[in-house]
Amino acid sequence: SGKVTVDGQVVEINDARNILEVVRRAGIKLPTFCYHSELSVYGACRMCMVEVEGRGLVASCSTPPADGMVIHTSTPRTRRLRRMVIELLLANHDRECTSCDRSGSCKLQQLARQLGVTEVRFGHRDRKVPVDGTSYALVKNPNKCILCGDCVRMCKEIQGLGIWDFAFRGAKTMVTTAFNKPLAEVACVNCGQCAAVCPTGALTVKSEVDRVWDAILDPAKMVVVQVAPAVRVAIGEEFGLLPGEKATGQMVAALKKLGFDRVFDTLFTADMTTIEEGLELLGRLEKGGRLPLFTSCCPAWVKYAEQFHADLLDNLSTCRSPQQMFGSLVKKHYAREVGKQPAEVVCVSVMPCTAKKFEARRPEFTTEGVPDVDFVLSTTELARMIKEAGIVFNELEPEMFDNPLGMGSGAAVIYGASGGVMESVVRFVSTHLSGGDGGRVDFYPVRGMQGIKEASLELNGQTLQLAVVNGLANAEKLIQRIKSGRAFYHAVEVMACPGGCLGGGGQPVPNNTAARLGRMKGLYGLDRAEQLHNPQDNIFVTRALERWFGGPANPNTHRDLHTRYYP
Ligand code: HC0
Ligand code: SF4
Repeated sequence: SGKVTVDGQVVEINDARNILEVVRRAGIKLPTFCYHSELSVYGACRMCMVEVEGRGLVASCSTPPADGMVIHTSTPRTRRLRRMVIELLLANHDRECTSCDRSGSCKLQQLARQLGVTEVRFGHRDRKVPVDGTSYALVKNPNKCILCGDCVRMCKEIQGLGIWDFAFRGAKTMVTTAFNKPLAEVACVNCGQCAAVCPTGALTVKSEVDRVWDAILDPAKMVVVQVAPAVRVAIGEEFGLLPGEKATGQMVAALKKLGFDRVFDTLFTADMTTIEEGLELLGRLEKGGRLPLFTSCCPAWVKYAEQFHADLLDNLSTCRSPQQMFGSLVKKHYAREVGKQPAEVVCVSVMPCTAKKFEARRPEFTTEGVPDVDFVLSTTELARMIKEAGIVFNELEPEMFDNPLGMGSGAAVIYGASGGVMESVVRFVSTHLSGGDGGRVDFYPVRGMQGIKEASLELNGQTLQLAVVNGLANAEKLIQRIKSGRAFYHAVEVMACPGGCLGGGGQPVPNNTAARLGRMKGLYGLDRAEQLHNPQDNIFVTRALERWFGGPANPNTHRDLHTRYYP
């Protein structure tokens, strides 16, 4: 506690951990590359330097405030230093900005402008290191890396993986995988959180935009698109809306304008997942099956479990993710209903997620040799297509999803937030067992940004222990507790991304805690506004289950909607 003076203004220290936070309270936003409140402090970029009377220049992110400190944030020295840092970075940087994936959202570009850097006084070092495009999800371009280490700390601290680290020395220093192996050959789970914090174009999402344009323009193909829950509360950010502001209707209208033949909703199969997974849980409780039941809709978590916890694979729900259930329905059933072969229908997904690009390529998810989901676009890629087509998003009249695969309940909307899958299953099993009408059930203990959440549920005279985790480092903590016998749960939801899919690696940047909170609020708001709050009230889903499979949870649904895992 105590007080400091920031540019002549007295500010309370309170719980501020460093000078940067105190300065922020004085209404001054210091530029940073390597500072993220949810990661450890690295203090490498030197952008946040301030002058402290009696101490001289200090890095504000890694210096704790002390009572009586007199801080100056904008002096000739700090200004000169910040410009110098930017110039040095630019001298070492592949400056093909105009054609860069992050042009317009690059922090290096933004800060160079903000700080008035109009020329670089140092010679340009043009070192071309090969670009790694081996991954289905991400592209690594070391020529654009500024060595801030954000990706390194993200992967290590939040995901517990440590795929990235610094290698080599001096001018050759770069961030890469162990032994500099191609990204497709290491244990990367494709969550894309590294790309979400990368300030430049060094780590970007692999684009499938051109292949989708080709499909749309191919007269022989019927192109069907599904949109994930978390996209609708984030795509607006690309068009000036706030995180969480609903843009569903405009998004649907834009997709129709782009030329998709059918615009459907992943909410449809999220409801289907809840029913199949809810019945799976009830079945395991009744017959003494493997517990806890782990959710399986996050492909980053599935790959993590396959790589590191093969002994838990029988605990994972056998349900395919909503994305893959959707692809399977389209290729195996919907195509036939509209008189087409699976190969004549192209199924595109729009996802907040980069790991979904990998999931769609898994060999088990095919029908008659063609992938169930042909292409996966991130939220940002869809925004790019809309911009490329010159569609004025904000002036679009809202439109509705097509049917029959365009209808979802509020329980499906909240899938996009950490805790949402668990809450949906809770809604389903409680009303299923009580034979209730499925009115609104709010299950607050599993909501929110917290990394590990626990709850219990009274069901049929039994108390179920539930846990929800986001971030794979948190998942690992929980698994260790379970394996050592320190904890027991009946069901566990795991999502790799902090906050759940709403914080996925394919969402618009800034993809920070504030944006995630906004999107989360948006999703729960949409649930409240929905007419249905329970998957079993979605008659389009229950009818489809009847018509195509003869009802839920039987050998037919197991063939098309479930899967197995590979250690
Ligand atoms: Fe998610 Fe999903 S909720 S993983 O985060 O389960 O990507 O939004 O689409 O598949 O529905 C992502 C989001 C989905 C799936 C759904 C699930
Ligand atoms: Fe993808 Fe969601 Fe998993 Fe993140 S939490 S990797 S967005 S499925």
